[in-house]
This record gives sequence, C-alpha cells and structure tokens, in this order.
Amino acid sequence: MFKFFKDKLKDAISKFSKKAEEDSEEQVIEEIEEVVEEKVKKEAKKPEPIKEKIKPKVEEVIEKKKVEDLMPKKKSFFESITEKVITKKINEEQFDELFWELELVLMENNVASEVVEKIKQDLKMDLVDQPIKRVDISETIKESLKRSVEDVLSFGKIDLVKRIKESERPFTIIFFGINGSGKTTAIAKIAYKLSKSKLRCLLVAADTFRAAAIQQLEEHGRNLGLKVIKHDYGADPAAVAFDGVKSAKARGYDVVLIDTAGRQHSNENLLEEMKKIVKVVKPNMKIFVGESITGNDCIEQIKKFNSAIDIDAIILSKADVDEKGGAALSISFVSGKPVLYFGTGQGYEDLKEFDKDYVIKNLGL
Ligand SMILES: Nc1nc2c(ncn2[C@@H]2O[C@H](COP(=O)(O)OP(=O)(O)OP(=O)(O)O)[C@@H](O)[C@H]2O)c(=O)[nH]1
Ligand SMILES: [Mg+2]
Repeated sequence: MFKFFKDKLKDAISKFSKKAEEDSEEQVIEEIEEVVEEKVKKEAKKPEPIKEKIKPKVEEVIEKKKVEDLMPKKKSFFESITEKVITKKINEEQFDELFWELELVLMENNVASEVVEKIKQDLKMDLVDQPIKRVDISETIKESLKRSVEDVLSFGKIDLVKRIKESERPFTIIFFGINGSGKTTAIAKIAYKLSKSKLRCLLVAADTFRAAAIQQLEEHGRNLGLKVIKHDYGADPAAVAFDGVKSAKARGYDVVLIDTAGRQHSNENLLEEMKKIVKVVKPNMKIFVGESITGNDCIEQIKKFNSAIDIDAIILSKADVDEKGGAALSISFVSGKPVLYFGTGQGYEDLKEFDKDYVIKNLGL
C-alpha cells in the first residue's frame, strides 16, 4: 500500500527543501547586507573603512554556515550575521510556490482537496516566517507533514468485537457500497473474525438483485460453517433483512451480517431502497464498503451514501492493490466517519484493523 505515493512524497519533500535552500542564498546575502548597512549607519562617521573591515569576517562566517549552536541570548553583530547564514525564513509567497510541487503529488495520489488544503495550512503555520535551521529544512518539512497527517487520521476508533459484546444481541450490521466494491467479501472476512472471538454470526442474503449473489454468500457460509438466510432472487431486500434479524433473535445469534446489492450513488431509486432496508431493520451499524483504489470517487460515494442513511463506519477494500492510498488518507477526514478495516486481499484473514501508525509508516513519514 502507498508504494507509489511514498516514493513521490519523498521526492517532493526533497525538492521542497532543496529549493527552499537554493532560494535562500540570494536572500541571505541581502539580509547580511541589511545587517551590515545598519551597522555602518550606526557608525556613520567612517562608513567605508568599516565596511571593508567587516567584509572578510562576513565571508568567514558564510564559510562556516553549517556551524550550529551559535544562538546566544544577546546577539552580537557577527552572531546576527551567523544566524542569518545558518537559518532561513520562508515568506508566504515563497511557501505557496514551494508547496505547489507537494500539492501536485498529493493530488496525483488521490488525496482529497479538503485534505490537501488542511495540510497546506498546517505546513504554512509551521514554516512561514519561522527561522528554520538550514541543515534541518528537509527534516522540518517532514516533521510538519507528519504532524498534519497524524491530525488528519485522528478519528475515533471503533473496537467492533468490544462494541458487539457490550450491546444487546443480536447486533445487526448492514453493508452498503457500489457494485463490486467488496461488500460480500468483507462480510465473509468479518464473520470469520467475529467467529474467532466466539460470536455466533448469521449471514443474510439481501442482495436479491445480482445473478449468483445468493450463491456467492452461501459459498462463504459453507466455507465458514455459517448459516445463511435467503429468499428468492427478485424478493424485497428489506423483507429478507427483516426475516434475517427475526431468525437471529429466535435462535440466539450474536451478530447478523446483512449483504446488500451494489448500488450506484447516483441511482436515486436504489438509494431509496437502501433507506427502506435501514428503516425496516434499524441496524446497530451501517458500514460503507469502498474500494481504496477508486480514490476521490470513493469519497464522492460515501458523501452520497452518508447523506441518504448516515453511515457509521468504513471498510476500505483492495488496499493491497492500491499504490496511491489517497482515499485511505482522506476518507475519514472528509466524511467524519472512522475507517474500521482495510481489506488487504481475497482471503478470509485479509482484513487489517485501521492503524494510524501503519499508514504514517507506509507513507515514509
Ligand atoms: N485484492 C483484493 N480483492 C478484493 C478485496 N475485497 C474484495 N476483493 C475482490 O473484489 C471482487 C468483488 O468483491 P465482492 O465482495 O463480490 O464485491 P461486492 O461489493 O459484493 O460486489 P456486488 O455484490 O457485485 O456489488 C471479488 O473478486 C473479490 O475477491 C481486497 O481487499 N483485496
Ligand atoms: Mg456482493
């Protein structure tokens, strides 16, 4: 995950810092000239000889520009020059120009515009008009970016097993998403995970629309040793879901996992049908399953699903084949809903709990 993004991000940080350093050579000389001129003005009697006298010393300090720890409380004239040489300041205009490269990388890797803007503002606060040690420019940019990303990913986590164990039974979860996003696979993976935590799961085939959808869930049921509640194809999905919950109550199941048909977020009829299922079942949790690789499309989808039925949590499938990862970075920040799991393959064990540190590490930050 994030491989392409990580490499590009590294390049952009390095370009940002190199450019920031390059730009500053001229700026430093100007700033030194200002300090010298001020000193010369103060000693206005014989400006020329003083300037001559100072010149070699200034050159000497410039030579030693990598010297650190020359920041006394009360700065002498030459110390002020040293500080100008070993630190630099980026003004707002320069920042906007320097950030552009990073902005392109973020956008190219599907980071949502809301998140790009937040990162930009955070970096601006940290970097603009702040003295930064020249030798540390790259590290300072990286640290600032890391803090910003950490902030973007700071949403409340849900411990699903704990939540289920603390709730009244059966705990009902309905899975929604567009066609082929990985809903049915995610249900099988979650059922596998919950079963290992000694929770009895009942699967409900409320996708009565797509050919072979019921068989697909039944096959998972057989593999995992779990019962599947089904009606015929074409049946009302809300009725199947209702029947599933009723059965689970009667037979003492802990969890009901309801599969639904894929629906485009632009199809109003299918969104209405989804509202009906929710109204009839009143689930404990509505999970949106989105494909990580679809990037900003995935963000648009959740916005639409969210406004129709108020999603509770997200599963991002196919993270294993997503080299960019912008959706993983942005979806919670933009939707305000937590990512529960990443789907990381087609096997039952390929479900990874969302972990902020894992994302940050994979971004190379
Ligand atoms: N690599 C990878 N493939 C996945 C993952 N999750 C699902 N898939 C594959 O994606 C395809 C679609 O998955 P499904 O679970 O059938 O998707 P769905 O949302 O139920 O599809 P519909 O019911 O048609 O809307 C299948 O081939 C899955 O094996 C994942 O995390 N990684
Ligand atoms: Mg399905």
